[in-house]
Amino acid sequence: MSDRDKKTGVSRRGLLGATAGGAALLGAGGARLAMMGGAAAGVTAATAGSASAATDAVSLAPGELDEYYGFWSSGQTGELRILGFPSMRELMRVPVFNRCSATGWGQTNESLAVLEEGMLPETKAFLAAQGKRVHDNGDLHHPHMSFTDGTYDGRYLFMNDKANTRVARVRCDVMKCDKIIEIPNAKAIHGLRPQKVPRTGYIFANGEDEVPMVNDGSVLDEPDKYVNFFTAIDGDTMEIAWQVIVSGNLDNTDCDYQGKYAFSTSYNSEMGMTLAEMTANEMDHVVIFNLAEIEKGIAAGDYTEMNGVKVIDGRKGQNKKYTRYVPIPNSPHGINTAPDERHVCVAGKLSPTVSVLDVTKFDALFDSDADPRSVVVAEPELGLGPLHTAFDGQGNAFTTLFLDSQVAKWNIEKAIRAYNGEDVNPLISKVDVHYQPGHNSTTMGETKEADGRWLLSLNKFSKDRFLNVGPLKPENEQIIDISSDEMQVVHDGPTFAEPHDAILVRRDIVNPVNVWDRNDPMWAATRAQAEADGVNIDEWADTVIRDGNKVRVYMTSQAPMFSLDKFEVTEGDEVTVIITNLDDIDDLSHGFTLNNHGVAMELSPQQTASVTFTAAKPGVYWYYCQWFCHALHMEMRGRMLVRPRGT
Ligand code: RUQ
Ligand code: CUA
Repeated sequence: MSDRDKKTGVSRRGLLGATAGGAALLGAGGARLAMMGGAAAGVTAATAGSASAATDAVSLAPGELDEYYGFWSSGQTGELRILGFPSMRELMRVPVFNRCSATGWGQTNESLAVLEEGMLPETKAFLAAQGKRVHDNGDLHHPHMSFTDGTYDGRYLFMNDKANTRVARVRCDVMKCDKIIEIPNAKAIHGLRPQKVPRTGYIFANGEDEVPMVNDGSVLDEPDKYVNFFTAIDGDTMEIAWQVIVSGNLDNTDCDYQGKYAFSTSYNSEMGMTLAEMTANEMDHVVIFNLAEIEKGIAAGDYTEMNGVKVIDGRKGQNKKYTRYVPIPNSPHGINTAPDERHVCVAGKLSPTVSVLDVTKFDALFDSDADPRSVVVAEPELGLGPLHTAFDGQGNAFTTLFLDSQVAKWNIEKAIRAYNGEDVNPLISKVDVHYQPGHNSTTMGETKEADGRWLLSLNKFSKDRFLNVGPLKPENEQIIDISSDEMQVVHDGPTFAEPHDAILVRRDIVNPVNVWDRNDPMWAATRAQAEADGVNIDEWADTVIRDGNKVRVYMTSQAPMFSLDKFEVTEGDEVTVIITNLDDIDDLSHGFTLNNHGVAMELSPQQTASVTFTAAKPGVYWYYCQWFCHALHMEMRGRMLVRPRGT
């Protein structure tokens, strides 16, 4: 053991103690969990010993390209991040639910249109009452790529916002967000997955927080009036297809490789409001959604219209053809479909088990009144706090153990045999991770093309792994070599708040452009305005249009200059600056920043962007290009004169 490993051993116990103490407060479930100790292990954990060969494999020489794109959530930062994998070099940040100082996301008219378009009227009114147009925050947990035939197709990425109940889409051709919708009825969208087969198709989105069916402020402590919503969104139009009312808080979701079923873990089947109430039962459940039956029900009019959405009642004991509730121990969290296209692994969280469901048994469950537990074909005991499972495509699964700070490698087929009474141990090995892992991800692991090369463990705590940066610590993401049964941690990667989840996509699948298409829909509204103003934004433009107190300033950028080195407006004017970057060379981005006005935007090759503000302060203000673009970049600037009103 190296010094570091000795140190981690001690730290891990300390942290486990603290967490288990908390778990004991949870009553019976927690006590059972605390009593489990490390006994479930049954095998000794591998440690990160000398791993220089494997470490070499994850570090690339200067100029070498990664084999995988990693698409990372950023949790409460609200953006999407793109990393090269396995080097873990951060390549790009794509603003989605956050505001971005560099690109002007949340400030340019084009981004405001995306942020506002799918907002519910009540939210618009609420924000207006705060003097705002858009939310400033988001909580992005789960980025997933669109599928065709069970594997990634490189079209879109979809992601949730738990904080403000939204779902967003990022176009993979330009890596920009083009759609954000707020989900009505549901509250706190958490689990999210795209349909795998035949294609995406639906985006399945879980509402985590239950709310009174009529949430008008008249109901607080009447649990039977609270419901939860499962939402299916059309990934092509980003419109809501339908919702299903369910019992219990929905956590994570996934779907099958037949295009027939989606399924969600659910904690708080008790529908409790307090910690004690929420954890009273030893069993919660997985809800299985029968897609064809739901579509039939919608077509047959068996729905209630709520806030413009067709809503099916799939609560426990209601319309049994739409949903089934499979009892699962205990507050299950992660749910992951294996690349064998058959098995679904449900992590028990407060139970040391992972429940394996067999999707080929789901038809019978809906056709007859079979015991819902008949779809459970294995339930191996792996260790404390199982949260998420990833796969190698060779029949093995990797489950994060939050409380044990370990990843367990186990074999699905052996787990099934053990469940059937055979004397086999499905557990293959364990490895210490640092510390408290949540999600994990294998290369191509959530597709039928899982290649079993690398495992990424997204750990919630880094503690002593990096230089101390104060009370707020980074998370620690580790790469584990899974090419042999003895797993080896080969890389630590600190990240800022708080990547929940990541997907690792083969690089040949993702093919973004270098230069924008001049006819991109992103600025269609801006183009229409320019046409109305008689300005051609595809060519050199230096036109100022006055329209009452509205002023539209059309410019172009071409290294190292703006087409206008000055323009004049009057105090109180509503000024819109519209700029097209005429440069069409790879990597020749400009920007527009207006001093002391809080105005900035990105202008990548052939992009048009615009920003609107009120000229409220008489004087001369310099604007400048904020992307270093040329030897004369510093000189790429100009002046806005704001004349006092009445002069
Ligand atoms: S959840 S750490 Cu928001 Cu993805 Cu499991
Ligand atoms: Cu253009 Cu700097």
